[in-house]
Amino acid sequence: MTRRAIVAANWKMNGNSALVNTMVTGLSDIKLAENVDVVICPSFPYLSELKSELSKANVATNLFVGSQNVSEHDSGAFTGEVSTNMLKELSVNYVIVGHSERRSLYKETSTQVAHKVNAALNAGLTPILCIGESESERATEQTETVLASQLQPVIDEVGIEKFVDVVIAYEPVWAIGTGKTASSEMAQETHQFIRQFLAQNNELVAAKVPLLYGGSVNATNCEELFAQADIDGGLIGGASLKVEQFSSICLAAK
Ligand code: G2H
Repeated sequence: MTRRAIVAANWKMNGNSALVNTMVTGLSDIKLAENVDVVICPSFPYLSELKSELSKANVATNLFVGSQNVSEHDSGAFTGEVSTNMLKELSVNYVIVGHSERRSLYKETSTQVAHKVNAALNAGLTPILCIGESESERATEQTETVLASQLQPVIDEVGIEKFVDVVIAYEPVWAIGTGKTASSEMAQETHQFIRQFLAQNNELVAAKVPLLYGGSVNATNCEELFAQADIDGGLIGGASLKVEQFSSICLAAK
């Protein structure tokens, strides 16, 4: 099964107009492999500018815009929230859902995350569904139980068939922004578990879902991670803010 590779940049609450500009210029200078899609996810205020810079620049067509979050509601009295329709109006293609920082800092539950995935799919946005265990959960051998508990509510809500339009990012919480990365063997083992878990529901669908690794990916460790059988790319935080590093990571994906 050949899946497209995806490298997604999660700028988190970093970046500015200048970074939008330098990133678009930097990415215009590299030739991405045909099988690779690159998604840049800045904060909401920069989505429109990024989209317009990308369309003006002479960049590959496999460069996409994503947001870092979305509301599960269509509209209404939800101060500070952004709906799927608003993102669609900005021609956003992807949305990160359930990042561990949303789960831990803003108390998003797996049920709420499932509602968000559903809302994104209904609007034609591709959700990048983030899952991952904490350090203590891994230490106490609960990794698989935790990942299953994060995936099952989404499967229950949207149905396994819809996962052909979902990207999953496995991000061990202990590796996020810490400089600690899961070894490529450990990451592969966990990705394989995720794919097998999906396959219990539907083998054909499981074979199609791109599984990204996230957590302190950089230009040095990306090649080995991306070479693993069940790792189809990465969700990149800190290293996605540096044009040269991010370009090297994009070029390492095949
Ligand atoms: C994990 C990742 C991007 P970083 O959150 O989502 O961030 O690469 O900085 O660990």
